[in-house]
Amino acid sequence: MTEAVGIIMGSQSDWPTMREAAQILDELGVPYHTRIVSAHRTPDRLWDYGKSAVGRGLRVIIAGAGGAAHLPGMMASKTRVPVIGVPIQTKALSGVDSLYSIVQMPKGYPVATMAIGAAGAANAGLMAAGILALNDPALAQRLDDWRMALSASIPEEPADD
Ligand code: RP5
Repeated sequence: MTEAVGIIMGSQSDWPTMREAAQILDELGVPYHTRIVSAHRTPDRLWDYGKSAVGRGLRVIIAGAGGAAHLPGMMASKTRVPVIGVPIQTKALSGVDSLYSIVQMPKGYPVATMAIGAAGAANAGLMAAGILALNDPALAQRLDDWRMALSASIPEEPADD
């Protein structure tokens, strides 16, 4: 048995973005692990991770990658554990390359694709928590509280700088 959520990313350079997902899971008390798994540079690691995901008790995989972002899709092809894809913002094409690489999966192997960058990574954490909350009333309550706190933090009127 391992943590229910795995946060994987193609490179160390993805961590500043993917940390947003980890922070959300920390706030909600959801255990997770983090791994660098590159579709291109460490394909055997990708294969092993995907092959063992169900057996290890993983329930959601959050996968971030940039550019030719094949990690989320390849992971989805290797395991039926739901994969949430996070397109990393890139310098050359602003992450549109990442988004298109992740979102256009062929029928049969879905990746739940988030927005480009930090907001997408944070939402991936929230999506993972929402999935786990379906069978975890205590987590469901924490998620409801988190959402209410966010709503309560939004002022009704704009303020001058
Ligand atoms: C992808 O290539 C990674 O997900 C990363 O976003 C991108 C660039 O990687 P580095 O060259 O910074 O290691 O595989």
